[in-house]
Amino acid sequence: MASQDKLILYTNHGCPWAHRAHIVLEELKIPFEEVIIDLSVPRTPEYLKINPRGLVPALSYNGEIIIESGIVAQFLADAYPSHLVPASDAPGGALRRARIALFVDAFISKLNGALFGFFTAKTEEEKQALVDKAVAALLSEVEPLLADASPFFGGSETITLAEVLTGSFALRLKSLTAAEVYPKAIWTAIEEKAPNYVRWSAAVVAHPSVTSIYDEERVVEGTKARIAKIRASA
Ligand SMILES: N[C@@H](CCC(=O)N[C@@H](CS)C(=O)NCC(=O)O)C(=O)O
Repeated sequence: MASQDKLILYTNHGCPWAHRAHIVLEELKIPFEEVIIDLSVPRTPEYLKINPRGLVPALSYNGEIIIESGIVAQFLADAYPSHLVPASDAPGGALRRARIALFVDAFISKLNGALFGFFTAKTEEEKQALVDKAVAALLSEVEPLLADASPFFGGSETITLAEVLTGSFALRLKSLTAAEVYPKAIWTAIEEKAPNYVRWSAAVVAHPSVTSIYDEERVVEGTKARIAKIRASA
């Protein structure tokens, strides 16, 4: 793709979905303009024309709008070929893309799906059930897919599209269990039972492209506030 491409990323640095776009742009060193969308107020009519769903991220690529973080990240990885992911017609490319897609699916739908439950869980019983569910999901769905991580997905020495799409959530799992926003028991169980995840996560959460926009304190405080608000109104 041409170096004169004009990219505008509509984003908010507190959003783990928008964070995916930042990781890929940072890793590929693609210049882009950033427009921060204030999520604490209703979206402006101008922004709703860009993304009728009202969500971040959205990407303007030479005037073409692309929405949904997974699609934005995949588009950028495809538009600017790199170490992140092979083309589907490269040798072994289709298979590797399928492997990455399954890992991302397992991480987001199984593990994150359980973690999101903490936003509404009220009783200790509910929280314990979610700890068990999150740990079970990680052990059965995610851990086996990291057996050959070295340190990144599928034996890669450099980050891949798998880390682009899950890194923001790996950061939050580490930070939010350490700060006891999510029960610490989750991380204790991971350390005891999931050596592949522990190794992979250590490399991911230290990677400069993954951490570039991450403000841990803000995410921890912001998540605490959101959980308190949701539980109070439930
Ligand atoms: N499926 C969307 C989810 C994006 C999303 O939920 N973004 C949140 C911020 S993390 C948002 O824009 N929320 C609008 C709001 O809070 O009003 C994606 O992957 O892009």
